[in-house]
Amino acid sequence: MENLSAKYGKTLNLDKLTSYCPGCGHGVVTRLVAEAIEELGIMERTIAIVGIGCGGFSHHYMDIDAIEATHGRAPSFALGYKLAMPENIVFTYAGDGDTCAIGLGDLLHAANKGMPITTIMVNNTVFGMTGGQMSPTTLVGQVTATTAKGRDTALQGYPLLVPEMMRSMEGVKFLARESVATPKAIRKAKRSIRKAFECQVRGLGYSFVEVVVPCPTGLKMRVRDSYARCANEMTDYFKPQVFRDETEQVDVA
Ligand SMILES: Cc1ncc(C[n+]2csc(CCOP(=O)(O)OP(=O)(O)O)c2C)c(N)n1
Ligand code: SF4
Repeated sequence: MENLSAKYGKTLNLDKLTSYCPGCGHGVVTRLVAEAIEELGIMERTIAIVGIGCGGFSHHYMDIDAIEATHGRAPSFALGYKLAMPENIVFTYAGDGDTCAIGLGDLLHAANKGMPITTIMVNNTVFGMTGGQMSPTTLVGQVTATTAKGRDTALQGYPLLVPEMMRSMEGVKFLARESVATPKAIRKAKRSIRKAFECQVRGLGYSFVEVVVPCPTGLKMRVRDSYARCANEMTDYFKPQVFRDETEQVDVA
């Protein structure tokens, strides 16, 4: 079969249907990442380190090299890869469960090292792949497969605000939270993802983008309702913003 991606020089793999559920935010984020890589002309020297979860399939849809890391360890794999191949561009791509539950320690130490690697954390407030269990970013009161009466702060604490945790780290040079709730939000997310890669291309330091997305299946919601939730409850708590942008030498913090 003709390879359409190669024919048109596209990073996004045009020959494959994704395994993402209809309406899944991963589809949008995967596309934005592929577009950023393509626009920066770094396709030949970029490698994805994916975590475990639905985002672990993201590299199937991009014509770039990839490593599937063990659960939560993608940032550590990325550091090792960058030390060995500093001229290459390395990014991690995973959900909130992988990135900030089992992977929180690896994530924060990688960020604090300040090495030029990039992390994309796709936050849908649940463990999507395994059936919608509570994750560290599950909202207060949110019913999940493991919080039948809703997340209770007395028992499960508060939803983690990951970029806010990284604000004090000097080696973090681009830090943002975006969403895919609306077309305007998607355009902003695209800009931040591109800047995160640019930050690494220029060797400035660590870059991180959280993208708030719907998981209609894990939330047991219709696609339309899951996007409304993303535009309202989710982004009311996880406020989209650029916290720091040293690609412009501007500290917004
Ligand atoms: C060591 C280990 N523990 C647990 C699991 C089961 N598991 C697979 S994916 C996953 C979480 C996925 O959630 P998230 O990272 O939020 O990604 P999503 O599927 O929502 O995109 C878990 C707990 C595993 N594969 N390995
Ligand atoms: S379970 Fe959720 S995160 Fe996984 S593919 Fe389906 S909608 Fe996306």
